[in-house]
Amino acid sequence: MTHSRSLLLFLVGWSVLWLTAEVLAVDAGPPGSPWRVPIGPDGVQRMSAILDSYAFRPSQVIVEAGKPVEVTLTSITMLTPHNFIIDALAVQTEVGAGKTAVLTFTPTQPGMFPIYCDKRLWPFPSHREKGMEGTLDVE
Ligand SMILES: [Cu+2]
Repeated sequence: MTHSRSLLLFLVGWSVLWLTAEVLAVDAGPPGSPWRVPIGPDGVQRMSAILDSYAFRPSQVIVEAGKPVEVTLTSITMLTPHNFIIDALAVQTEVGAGKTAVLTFTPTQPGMFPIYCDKRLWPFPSHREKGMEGTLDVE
């Protein structure tokens, strides 16, 4: 078998796996109750969230305005990358399958801000349309 043929088979196999993961993944269920992020002694609000197909857990979080929020995002998906986006706060981070990312932002204005993942594997609906969204409640 030639090298290029091996590569082609690998790519086809990977695509089939990815497609299967996209089709078979089930919704993680209804969102839980809002979670109030604790404020550390250093004034930082630290939270962890799981990214699954297709949900954030927790999906509803409450933070205080004017204090930094440190978010540790952990993906538990096998193949599919996800985004963690909060448009109003200019937050956009991609988390690869099985990876962890840490980001910090400071919300300055109270309000309810949507959190969502805009990934999409054509022709399927976007992850947000499949339920991968949440809310950041800034008080
Ligand atoms: Cu996603």
